[in-house]
Amino acid sequence: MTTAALTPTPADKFTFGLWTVGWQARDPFGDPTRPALDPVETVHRLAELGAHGVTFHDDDLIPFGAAEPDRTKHIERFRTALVETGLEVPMATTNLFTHPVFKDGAFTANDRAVRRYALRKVMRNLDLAAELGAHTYVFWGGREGAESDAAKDIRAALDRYREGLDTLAQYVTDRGYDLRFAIEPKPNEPRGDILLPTIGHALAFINTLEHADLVGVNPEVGHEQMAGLNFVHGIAQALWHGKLFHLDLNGQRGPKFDQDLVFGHGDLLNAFFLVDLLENGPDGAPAYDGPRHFDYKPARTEDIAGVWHSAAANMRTYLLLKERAAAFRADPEVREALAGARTAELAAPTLADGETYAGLLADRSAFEDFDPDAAAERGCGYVRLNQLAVEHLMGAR
Ligand code: GLT
Ligand code: MN
Ligand code: MN
Repeated sequence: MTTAALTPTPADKFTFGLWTVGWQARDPFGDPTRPALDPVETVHRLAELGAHGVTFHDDDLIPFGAAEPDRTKHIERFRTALVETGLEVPMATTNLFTHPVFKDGAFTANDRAVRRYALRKVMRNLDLAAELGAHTYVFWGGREGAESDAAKDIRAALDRYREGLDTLAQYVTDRGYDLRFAIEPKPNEPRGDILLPTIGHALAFINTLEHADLVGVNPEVGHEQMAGLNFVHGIAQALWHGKLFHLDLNGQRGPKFDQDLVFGHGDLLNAFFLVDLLENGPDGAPAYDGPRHFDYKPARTEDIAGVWHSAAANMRTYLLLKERAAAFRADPEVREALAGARTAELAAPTLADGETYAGLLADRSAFEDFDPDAAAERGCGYVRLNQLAVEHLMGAR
């Protein structure tokens, strides 16, 4: 593969949160290992690395509680850096988890005053997101949950979650903002159990919203894998529902704490099939054309040089996987193996055009004359197919 193809450009739509490279590596057991990063420097460094955009929480850009004149200054410095570099802000979000006021949640805190405060905090940052040209607004409800089953009436909490999102969607609609919402599921951490823990829970919840059309999901690789789920299947279902509004790419090694590793540094084979799914849609065009957003944390062991190295690593890994997935799809042996595995046959409806169950009942070949033992004898050939994928991934083909 050529160096040019592995060099990220804005056309690749790679984006990073300010909080990712800016993570100072404070963890529950230890102090920060790195100094704070100025968002303006982050914008310049990301642009140099070939990123397309940057995303932020209100508090990443403007320290919590900053006075109005300071707030304006922070925004103006950031805006200038965006103009200087051409970096875009495709997504923004709200910090509803750091300040102790949110210790019992934001939209679902038992304390009604906290809920009203949370909605106002979001509305304020929605104005800024729209002003900076964002099209997606993420809702990660990290504190919406509980440690004790006695603490919260979950059905009432879901009522309040829905009320919050419906109110905010109405606000966005009335203001004429070109913004859609994306709910980010996570099973646990920081709460013992978080509401809307998986893609499936979020999709079911979205169906109940007044402005359901404005709301989709922002699934994160590690979050689904923390729940032991297959991220590729989750993303495919989100696409199938037309609800993949955004996504958070990173790496995770099995069901444990949220690792936020570099993309591909966890389950690499699943990452390969994820890139294949996103890039190689059924008609040859990408199945998803939104930002490829990295939500990772540079490991606590790294210095600042390591931070930028890890940022570049996310993009390079994605581009390598994209190239490997294209080679896999173009390989005649893979095509033959796919045909042998009858993967295309799944697209054929089970009933014939216009046929009803009556036709099925009348079709003796479907049952009376069908030989289940003969059908059961045929192998599926999926292991051969998987090995071909592994070999492409390893550069052996
Ligand atoms: C937080 C969380 C992420 C979310 C971010 C959006 S912040 O770091 O761990 O998964 O995407 O609020
Ligand atoms: Mn995470
Ligand atoms: Mn995330």
